[in-house]
Amino acid sequence: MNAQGSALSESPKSTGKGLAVALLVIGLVIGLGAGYFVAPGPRTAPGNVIEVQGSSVHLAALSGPGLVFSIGGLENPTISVERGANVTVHFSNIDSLPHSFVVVAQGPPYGADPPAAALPGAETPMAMDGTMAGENASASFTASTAGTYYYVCHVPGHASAGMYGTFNVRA
Ligand SMILES: [Cu+2]
Repeated sequence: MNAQGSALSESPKSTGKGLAVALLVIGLVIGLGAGYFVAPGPRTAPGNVIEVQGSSVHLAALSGPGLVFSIGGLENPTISVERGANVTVHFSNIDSLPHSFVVVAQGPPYGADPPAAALPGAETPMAMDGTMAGENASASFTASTAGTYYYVCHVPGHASAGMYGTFNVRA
């Protein structure tokens, strides 16, 4: 509730900020309703970065509205986790199009078909087809090797249209 409170106390002036706050609230509602726990409390830092501590990481990631991910109320934020962390992505597609979540090694720019998952398990099921509108999926993987990765939507044309963010595994 602290994250929500502080986000709201920033008195959003732009519609973009208001939308982000709304998505954060939606994310919290969906996350809590499904019994998910964004643990152990991602810390939102300046620069659109979510730095997560600990060896067990649960991320609630929304796709949409539109060709964008929303995580912790941020648009395509950089996610940073510790090396060795067991990461579970709780993916909710709130858009009208299918979407997916895949961690890849290659950075942008992306072609129509982005590269394969860089870490075993780091993709939602049927990632090329995507998770249908209004549905949920999950992906679990170990952030075994430090480095800079990217999370992308594997539905053809989505990553190339900007549906991606940076995923850092800290040494
Ligand atoms: Cu997509």
